[in-house]
Amino acid sequence: VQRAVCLGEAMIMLAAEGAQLEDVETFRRSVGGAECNVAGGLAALGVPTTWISRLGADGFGTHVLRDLQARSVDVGGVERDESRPTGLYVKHSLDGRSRMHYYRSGSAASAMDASFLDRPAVRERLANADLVHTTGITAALSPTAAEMLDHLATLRAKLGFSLSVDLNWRPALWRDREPTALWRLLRAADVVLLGADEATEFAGTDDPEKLREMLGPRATIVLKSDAHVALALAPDGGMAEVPALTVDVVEPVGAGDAFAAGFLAGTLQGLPTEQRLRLGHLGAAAVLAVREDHAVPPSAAVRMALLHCSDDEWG
Ligand code: KDG
Repeated sequence: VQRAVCLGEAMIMLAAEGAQLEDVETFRRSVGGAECNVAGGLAALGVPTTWISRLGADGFGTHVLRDLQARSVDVGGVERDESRPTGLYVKHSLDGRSRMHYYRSGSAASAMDASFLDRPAVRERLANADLVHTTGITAALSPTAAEMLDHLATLRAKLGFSLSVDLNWRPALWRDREPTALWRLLRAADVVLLGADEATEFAGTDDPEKLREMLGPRATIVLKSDAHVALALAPDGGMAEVPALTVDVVEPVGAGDAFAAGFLAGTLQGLPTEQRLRLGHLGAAAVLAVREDHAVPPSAAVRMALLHCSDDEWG
């Protein structure tokens, strides 16, 4: 059985819609954070998954732990911080658009540093992993978190896991720094996931061949385009493309994480590339249909039927 580790911050999400933010009186609480969304998605697809991070020694941190445990994610490598809080974000939706407001600077997770990966509970889990997934958000958390990712890239060869990175370009988190650490991380990865829009914003192009030149020869590049097609470009030049399912979108945040979970679960389970992309779309469709940033993917029976149907029946 292939095992996964996801490394990055989880936060309490407070969601509201309808009124201007200054007028909102009640918020719906749930749990978010890109890597923890991917961890939950992988576990739901049957991959033994660990989520590694730091949380405040506060009630919010305890809620995040309980929530992930209930979703069968191993949290034994999580460290609690007595002096720094669990991060929060507000997802405010109005007129069909969602805005994120982050309350995470100085959070427990932002204090992760290179030595965090050398703690026995963390190192043991990394050594047992076949795949480690993280995102550009973790690189943006703080200079020490970026150093941790440089260390992770060196552990990749030493401990023998593949490294998966979702670009997750969040300009709001990069205001004070150039994203050089993020470029280093992407170039060290075996799988790079990114959306066409964010690729254009971050790298100036969404052309897969140009991205290949910028990222180097190692990674399988998984690009999700505006036309809702996902393609995977392998290091040997092989390319697969799969259109998304048609969905009535309720709220899109988190769909990219569910896509990543599906693609990576398919990879760890040895599926052919087109089925990996299909599994990505199946997970994303479930999240697009809810207000939360994560959702339970379709049942195993539905997944099997949709993974094996013809191209005409798909979608
Ligand atoms: O990918 C979904 C994330 O955007 C959300 O869960 C919150 O991690 C988050 C972020 O930094 O935006």
